[in-house]
Amino acid sequence: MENNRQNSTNINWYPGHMAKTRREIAEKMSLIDIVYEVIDARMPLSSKIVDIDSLIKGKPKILIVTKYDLCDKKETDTILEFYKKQGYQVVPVDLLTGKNVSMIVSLTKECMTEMNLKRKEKGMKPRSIRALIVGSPNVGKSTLINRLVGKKATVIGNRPGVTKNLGWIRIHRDIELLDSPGILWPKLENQKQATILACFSAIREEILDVSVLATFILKILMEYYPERLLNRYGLDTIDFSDIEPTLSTIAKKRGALAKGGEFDYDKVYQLIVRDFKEGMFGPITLDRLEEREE
Ligand SMILES: Nc1nc2c(ncn2[C@@H]2O[C@H](COP(=O)(O)OP(=O)(O)O)[C@@H](O)[C@H]2O)c(=O)[nH]1
Ligand SMILES: [Mg+2]
Repeated sequence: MENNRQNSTNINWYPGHMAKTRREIAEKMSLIDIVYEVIDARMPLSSKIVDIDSLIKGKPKILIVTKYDLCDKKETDTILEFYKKQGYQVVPVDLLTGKNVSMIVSLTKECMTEMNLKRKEKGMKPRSIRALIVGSPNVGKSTLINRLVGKKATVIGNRPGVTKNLGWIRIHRDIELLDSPGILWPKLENQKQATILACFSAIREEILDVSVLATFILKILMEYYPERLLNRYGLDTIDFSDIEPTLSTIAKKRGALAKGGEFDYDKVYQLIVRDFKEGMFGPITLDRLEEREE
């Protein structure tokens, strides 16, 4: 996909297999009663699959917000309130500790009760409820499966009459989960959203130059969290038209200066990106509701 390497104006990055995964998810929907839609708390707008409803066709869904431990709760909560007002059932989780995961189970059981009432009205027997996890790359889908599965899981295997080779796992007495999540790519609306996704490894970061990514990180930190730049790098202003003094300050502060006071631009850029990905700037949220509503 070399031709997808992007410049500052081209964000039409679209993995070739995306149409195929969309089709596969659409096909599975007839077997699914509830969708667990996963987004990343540090980018609750950018990581959301905006057109998911066209795919899941009115099925009940729960919006699961992973990495809540890593986000700026004030900013993220504002966005989660916005989703709740739209009618979403929202569950923020920390998948490293498992905090709040049980809420997913109780909401699913409520949904199952409703489902089985409807079945009863039609003269059908009650049955287990079946769930599918859907979300962007790297938001925590696999970790969520492991959390939900825990030790109590049993592999159910294929259902008679279902030709497709699907694996179901029982995550609760009455809840079955499809063992492989649906991976979807968020629609890229603008350069900023694409860059935010790259910052959190939700789209291939190679499509952006490390200098572009690192400069974006400096810019957004200066705008939203200037005190963190001061703390970590000793920076109180940045002249983006002449970045060299800034890079030099960072290199010095982080011990990346070579003998003679020289430094390698690319190494400093990489260091910034690595610091960011390792959470060195503290809890962070890069989406802002105001920008979306503009
Ligand atoms: N701190 C923290 N890390 C998480 C959380 N959920 C997932 N991760 C980490 O995020 C990374 C990607 O998770 P993974 O489940 O592989 O994402 P997937 O690509 O959607 O399947 C892994 O390093 C996880 O440990 C969370 O709630 N908190
Ligand atoms: Mg995974």
